[in-house]
Amino acid sequence: MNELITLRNNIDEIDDSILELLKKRMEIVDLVGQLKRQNNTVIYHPDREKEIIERLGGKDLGKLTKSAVEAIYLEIFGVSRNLELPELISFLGPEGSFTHQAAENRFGAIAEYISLPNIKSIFESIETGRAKYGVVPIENNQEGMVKETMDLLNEKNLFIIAEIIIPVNFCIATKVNHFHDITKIYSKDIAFNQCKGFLNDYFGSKQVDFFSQLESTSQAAKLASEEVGTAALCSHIAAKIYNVPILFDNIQDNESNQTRFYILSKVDNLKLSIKDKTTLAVKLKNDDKPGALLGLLQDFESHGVNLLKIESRPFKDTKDFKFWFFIDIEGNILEESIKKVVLKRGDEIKFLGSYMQTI
Ligand code: PRE
Repeated sequence: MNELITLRNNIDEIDDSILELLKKRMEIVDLVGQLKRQNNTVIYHPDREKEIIERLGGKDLGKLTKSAVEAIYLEIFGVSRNLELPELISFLGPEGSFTHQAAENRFGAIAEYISLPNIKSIFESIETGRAKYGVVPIENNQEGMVKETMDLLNEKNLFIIAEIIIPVNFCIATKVNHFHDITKIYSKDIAFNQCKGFLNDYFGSKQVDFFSQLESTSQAAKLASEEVGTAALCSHIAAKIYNVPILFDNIQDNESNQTRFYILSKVDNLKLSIKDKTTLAVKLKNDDKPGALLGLLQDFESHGVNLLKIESRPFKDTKDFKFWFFIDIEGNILEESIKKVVLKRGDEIKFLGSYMQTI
């Protein structure tokens, strides 16, 4: 027992030192905030945050891992940004959705969030200045692209300033201690579909009404917190929000299931980083002639620009079956090669953002 007291005393001393250092850090952050507010420049700099994490992650970390350092520092950055200027972040709800998880992973638990019901309302919240940044899904590596996000980016005048990739992990959250005692599992259709293997192994003998389908996995977590004996098949964040313990974790069939999200802003926040990506919406002018798309691809090729993705989307306001392209290329619009192609193509290209690649 004495040994535990001594160890805890050591921890207390270290915590005092950490606190003193954090106070010092915040003094400096406050000065940075004053400078930024004077010059009217953006508070959030994902490139700088990444640089700090990379620098620290490259050091001898002892018992820490790089992802532990990252988690700690993302919270520190959240506190810093809140001190510099509290900014509201909108995300595709409901609370406890994977978009909420992506937003919290990037902006930290302390940031102020607003959950909105659809992707369009996220765009509008930023346009009207109600939110400074918005988080929307853009792609799931099993299901493909989110069409509504691509179309709204083409329609509206917002910029992508960062991307976040998170694994789609499902868990069984319940207040029950043993899985034999679970009387019902709540969840959403997609979640049930993506965890078929686990559900079959553990609950294969149950009647169909044992699995109850709801609008969202957050609603499932809420019910599991209220109704004795029930469980939710949901995200970690939903279990956390509704205070329901996790009984089984990472139960999805496919381990490589990942979703990509965009952080949107009214300003383009341009900055070169180690490895950037640029997203464009392209409407080809001579698309009734052979080789229109080839011409664009050749422009990229002759300027040494690598194409990462190309998706076609229909123009919805015309009766014919014309389409435009949603394109990702490697590099930043600040680089000469990309600037040249964009200038050459004029109003055929709409710039949607240059941001750090997360792969
Ligand atoms: C800081 C905070 C927010 C930014 O997103 C990046 C870094 C930090 O805490 O280190 C400081 C800061 O505002 C800055 O360096 O620009």
